Amino acid sequence: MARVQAEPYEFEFEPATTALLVIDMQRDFVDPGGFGEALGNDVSLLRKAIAPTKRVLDAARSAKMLVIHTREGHRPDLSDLPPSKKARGKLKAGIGDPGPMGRILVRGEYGHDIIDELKPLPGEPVMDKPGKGAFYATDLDAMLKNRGVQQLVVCGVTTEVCVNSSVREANDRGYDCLVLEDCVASYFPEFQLMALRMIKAQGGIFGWVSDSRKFLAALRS
Ligand code: C5J
Repeated sequence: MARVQAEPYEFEFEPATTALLVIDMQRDFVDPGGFGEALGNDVSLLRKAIAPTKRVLDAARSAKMLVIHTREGHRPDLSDLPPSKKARGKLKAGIGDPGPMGRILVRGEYGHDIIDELKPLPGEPVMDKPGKGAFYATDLDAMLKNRGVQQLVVCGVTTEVCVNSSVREANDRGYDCLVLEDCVASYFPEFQLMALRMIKAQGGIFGWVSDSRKFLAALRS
């Protein structure tokens, strides 16, 4: 049993029954010149999470933990894109439209794919999700249950949107989630802070919060 110093209290996990979930580290959110930046966001805030996430990814792979990557996006015919999501924001170039890195958040497009630094290895499941939460309209729950996974270590973007949605969904399904604060990121520093506080508040109402250094130390010990 490994033990990570965390808030609100120590997180105990068995690597064999724990998966690393890397959420939406896609070019369109994280890379300069993508959709996120075109919307006026400072992607350097998200890019800070890349190096610590890579260290966690490498360690999880060495520990033979299950690694699952997610990507937010839609079918090329947009049949899984709710009209409300398409309309939201009244954007000049929104989901499905031509963007700086191909059609925005459309599967198969360059911008939709995971950044080179965190490329999935062959055999690592990549979960395409049409929503913010990783469990909505995906087979993630079945995949975790089939492999006996009970706990999740969570990295990715953005902290208050897809990370928070996925952690809440996981919590309701009975998974313990450990969120690594330097491996998740937001375009908005105040949301980063509050989204993490919401997870660990009230005795860990949605889960635990720690950081990559403490997680790596626990995995080594
Ligand atoms: C957003 C995400 N922010 N992956 N997606 O739209 O958090």
